[in-house]
Amino acid sequence: MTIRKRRYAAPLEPVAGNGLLDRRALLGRGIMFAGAVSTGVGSSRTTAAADPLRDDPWSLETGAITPALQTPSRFEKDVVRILSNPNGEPRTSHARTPHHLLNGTITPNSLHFSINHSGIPDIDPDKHRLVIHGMVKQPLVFTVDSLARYPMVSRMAFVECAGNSAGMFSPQPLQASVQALHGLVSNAEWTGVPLSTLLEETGIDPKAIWMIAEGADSLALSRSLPVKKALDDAMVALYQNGERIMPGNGYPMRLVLPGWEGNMQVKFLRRLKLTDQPGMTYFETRTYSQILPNGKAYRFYFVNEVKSFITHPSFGQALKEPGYYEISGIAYSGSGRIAKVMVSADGGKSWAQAALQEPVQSKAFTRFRVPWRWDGQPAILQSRAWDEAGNVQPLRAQFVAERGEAAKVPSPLGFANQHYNSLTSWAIDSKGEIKHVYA
Ligand SMILES: Nc1nc2c(c(=O)[nH]1)N[C@H]1C(S)=C(S)[C@@H](COP(=O)(O)O)O[C@H]1N2
Ligand SMILES: [Mo]
Repeated sequence: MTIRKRRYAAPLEPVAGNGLLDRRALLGRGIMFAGAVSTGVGSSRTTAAADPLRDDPWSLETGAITPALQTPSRFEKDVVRILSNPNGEPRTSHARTPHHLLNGTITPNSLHFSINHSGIPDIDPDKHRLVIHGMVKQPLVFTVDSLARYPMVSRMAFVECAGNSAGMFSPQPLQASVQALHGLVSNAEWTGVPLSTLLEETGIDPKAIWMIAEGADSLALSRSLPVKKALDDAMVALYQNGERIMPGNGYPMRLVLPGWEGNMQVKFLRRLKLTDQPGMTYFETRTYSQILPNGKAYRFYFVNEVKSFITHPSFGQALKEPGYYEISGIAYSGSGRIAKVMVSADGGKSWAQAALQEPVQSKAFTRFRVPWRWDGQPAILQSRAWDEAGNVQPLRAQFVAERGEAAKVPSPLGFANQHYNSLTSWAIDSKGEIKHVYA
């Protein structure tokens, strides 16, 4: 049991370059970090004896009335989404999740990212209808209430826009936060009716191998979906993290297609038409068909491949002093569970295995963590994830060779920058400032 011995004898011994520590030091042994959190010099921590507790104003009077619907502390007012179209001009609007200000794996509903191509419709749930028709034995119409009477399931799933991380195709690293770069992915517990249950009831013509899903927003966003996925793990969701789906995320019902490109997960879902061929709709033929360096394009690109990025520390969060820090981030794969995440503090020369937050769920966020002692010298932090299907995040050189960079990709439409899943590197200088670099 050499591992055990080492864990007790020297838990804070580095296991990789630039001070990465053994993840096993995180296993309920926080006491070991007591002296390690700060170096003492210029420390932000003071001892209890030096600074006795005094009563602040809020400790001297009765607090506020408990509200019916609670919102975060006023001190958290900066924890908000970044908007791409705050004035509501007639074009797509994005709202990006502040990953650097969140922890764990669940994205609160108020901070779930959102993309709306023609605004958020104000849908009266009593008047909303979902129709399943086309090549079925028995077309059916569902109301929100009639759907809610079917047996429901809940599952964690991330939703990611294919255009998430598009800035990573830039030939020069953009100096932007993890929110600006990777904020178009979020993770929630979705509850609803398996699509397979509804299709069992309508019956399917064996020649129907596609269905076209359509939303009730004014542009009637529509995407084609293979029946195979519909019968696998697709869901018509009614709830998001326990409450009804947010208006911007598809109220009163949306398609959830775990692991697949966000754009296919049609919100405000009102129609599923079974067909024997894909609809070749606007979004699947134009916007979301990745153009490759050789000028060809992927025809259908459904799965969001294995990916990870470090959220803490990340761009914009300077380190105040040398000492102990936790490196943590998010990993996920559209092909199943995360199997392993490796973290480097020396730009990929050496790697330490990260601890994964349990339970590790399929096609959902997995939080990873590594203890780290920063010695005040320059460091480059990276994470790299593997999934249970054996896929690994490609290194940047390989990714760029296969998929191109923005300037080199022939993209008259300007929509070539989809499905980035290579690494993200944060460079820390001796002052503790963090920059985005390509390493
Ligand atoms: N009806 C409808 N469905 C839609 C959209 C839309 O604009 N209208 N946006 C799509 C896009 S591009 C993405 S990435 C996801 C985003 O889901 P979210 O807004 O719940 O995060 O919804 C998809 N479904
Ligand atoms: Mo998207």
